[in-house]
Amino acid sequence: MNVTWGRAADVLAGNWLGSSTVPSRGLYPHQWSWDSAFIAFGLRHLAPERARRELLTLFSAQWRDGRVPHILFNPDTPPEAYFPGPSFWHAGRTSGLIQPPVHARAVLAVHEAEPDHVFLATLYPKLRAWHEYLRTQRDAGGRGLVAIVHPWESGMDNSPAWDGPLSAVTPSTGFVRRDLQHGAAADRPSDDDYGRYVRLAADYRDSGYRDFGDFVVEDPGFNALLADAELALAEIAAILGLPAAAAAHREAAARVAKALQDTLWDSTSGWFFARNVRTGALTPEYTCAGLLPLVLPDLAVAPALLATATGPRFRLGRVHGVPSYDLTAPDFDPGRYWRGPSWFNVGWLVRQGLLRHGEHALASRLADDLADTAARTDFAEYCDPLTGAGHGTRSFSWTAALTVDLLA
Ligand code: 9YW
Repeated sequence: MNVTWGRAADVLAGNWLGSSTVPSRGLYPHQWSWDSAFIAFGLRHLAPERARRELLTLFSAQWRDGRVPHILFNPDTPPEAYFPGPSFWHAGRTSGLIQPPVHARAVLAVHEAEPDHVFLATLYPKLRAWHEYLRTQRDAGGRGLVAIVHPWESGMDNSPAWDGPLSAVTPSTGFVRRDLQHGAAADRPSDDDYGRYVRLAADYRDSGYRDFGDFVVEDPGFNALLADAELALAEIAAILGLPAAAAAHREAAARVAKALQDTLWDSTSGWFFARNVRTGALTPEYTCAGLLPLVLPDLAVAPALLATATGPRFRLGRVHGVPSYDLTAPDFDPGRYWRGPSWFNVGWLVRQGLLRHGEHALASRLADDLADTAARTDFAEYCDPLTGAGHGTRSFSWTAALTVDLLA
């Protein structure tokens, strides 16, 4: 057995709690939504039963309105281990925010590794309700795109694209940052940003998790992953013998993909940008979320997008992973969270996109680099794109899981 594969399997075994996996024992001691989907992509090769359990546990926390909460709190973890914990959210064992919808792809992949129709039939209506919630309750701009109401919902917490929309938010004060006990302050979001995250989350909570507040953004990454998830759901419906439903999911995917290209693509820049729904303006920062539409097979602008990705701003194939932010931006920071470092889930998604567009050589160079960097950094949370040095926490679950998937 490959040594890296064995070490990655050990990380996942060490982070397994019995019915779900924590992203990291110290920093993130609960279950996170999109983490669980990425984790399932790896677990399916190691222990398909655990992969199914991971996703079933997450969906057991689905809300009646269809949303899948971004955190499911583990009752055995001391409340002071993570802020904001259950007493902040007032939502039982969950948070009230969401994360990108990568779950349908994960469910399909787990089924393909070890077919299980009961698993598929159990999750299909739940995935359907989840996508329905996104397409109907979150279309704040009326353009057929999902709006996120908090930077955490993008999965890319302190992305520079959120600086503009966040400037309208007054920071909260008077809370204790548990994250700084486990991570270097220079690698984490700033105190002011954190105060704005807390303010937005509290306002959303106080509206009963219904109202669009001061931060309302259409994110190209989130919407591209939804379109891809609808395509996965179409495949699931087809396997379950529901051809009319499969066609409806394909149509939903096409509508989101069209809205994405019509409204978030900027042909002059050759990139997808987020829209601040409150001002109507596109945010000017080039971030890795703008490359995620590459996962969509019918993407007319793929050649132009790839030209930008392989150019000086991202140097795809010539740096480690996919930088989270424009390498040429004056405030690019190779070590700070989503403001420069390469994250393994983004690299893995971009590799899928490259494969879908026939870019096999670039895809395999990226895959080799991701697996090497993961092994060399002890499965770091993120890495410096220029040196490959590890940053953030180690033994990070999705880094280990996606490495297993790349080696499988
Ligand atoms: C937080 C768990 C989460 C990820 C996010 C990442 C970070 C911080 O960690 O969020 O406290 O929620 O930005 O994508 O899901 O790994």
